Amino acid sequence: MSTLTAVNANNETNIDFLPLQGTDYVEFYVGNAKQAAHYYKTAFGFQSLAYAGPETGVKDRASYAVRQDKLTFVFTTPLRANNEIADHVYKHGDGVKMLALRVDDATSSWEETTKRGAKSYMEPTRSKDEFGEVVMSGIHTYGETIHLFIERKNYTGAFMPGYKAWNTIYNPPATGLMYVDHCVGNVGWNQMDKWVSFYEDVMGFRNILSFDDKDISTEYSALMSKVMSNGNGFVKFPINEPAEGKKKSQVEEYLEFYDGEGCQHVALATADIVTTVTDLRNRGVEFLKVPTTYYDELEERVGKIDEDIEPLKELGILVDRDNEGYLLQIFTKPVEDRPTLFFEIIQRKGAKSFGKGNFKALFEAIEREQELRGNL
Ligand code: TYF
Ligand code: FE
Repeated sequence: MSTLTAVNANNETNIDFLPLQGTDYVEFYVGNAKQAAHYYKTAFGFQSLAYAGPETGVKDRASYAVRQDKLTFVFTTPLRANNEIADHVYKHGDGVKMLALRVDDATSSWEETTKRGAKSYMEPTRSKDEFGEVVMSGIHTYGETIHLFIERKNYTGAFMPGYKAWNTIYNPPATGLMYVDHCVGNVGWNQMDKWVSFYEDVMGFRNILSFDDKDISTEYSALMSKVMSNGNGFVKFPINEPAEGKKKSQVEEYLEFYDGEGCQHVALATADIVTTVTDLRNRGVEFLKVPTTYYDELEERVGKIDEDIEPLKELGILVDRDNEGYLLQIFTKPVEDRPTLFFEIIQRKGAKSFGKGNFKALFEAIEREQELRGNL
């Protein structure tokens, strides 16, 4: 087992009891996995990877895995009504079920977290096929969301035992998305600190940034947010809770339509946001727009940047700076009919923060959408 170390605030060195290599995959429970996979291929540039279903001996579901660089998404749908996947989709609509984390040792990951109070979802389970072996375990987090721990040994198959390689003629080109930068959870009123403690105590994460309602309340919508990071910074989970504002918080809208806590957005990294967003937009992905006045004050606020302002303005890409550099980011509209999950596209140029300087413009853009939906 690797012994990565982390240094805490008192400068004491601790052994990281849950060393993580990063996000292994994100699994969505959806109403129609065949069509969802097609959408993520067509609109986001993923490639067919693997399939599991009746043809591979799985009777209650169908799952399609797609991949783009280090990003793997899995779309799973129930084949019958009386089934926990069907219940999940009925309650939440399409959404993130599993945030699967790559580990060296799925057994110790499960032992170390459950002995610190995590509720077990899956005991360490070994699966094998002709391509090797994968060990998997899992724990519950906020809402009905699960963290799986995936230990891949030297597995050489397409995805995992239980899946077969999925080869298709239709493989639209990639859009430059590379990996998961962070995944944000929306939790209930006054629940943020409980989940901050969960990530600290149960998973050994640290709170690296906090935003209170004063940082990020606009005229109406208000929320608070704390960013949790694992020791090596490869896995970052901001946690949002609603705050009292003049009108309904965007987090409240989410909680109402998701019917509970869940993943609000997944941020996907690119090394060339202008090219990626141009491509995504041409493929039909819809983004939030900020007023063009945002760009009048941009250079004053963030200083000189490598990019021309004009394409950023044309696409609606936001820019923010911190001590270490700057970042560019943009947010899609919700990717399902319920105002729940959306994606962020992010390019980091040194900055390790989350775009606090954009919160006002961003949240006002979200509120305009809330207003159109009659949910403000
Ligand atoms: O992940 C973040 O913190 C940023 C900003 O509802 C953000 O992407 C925070 C809350 C939110 C939308 C974006
Ligand atoms: Fe984000």
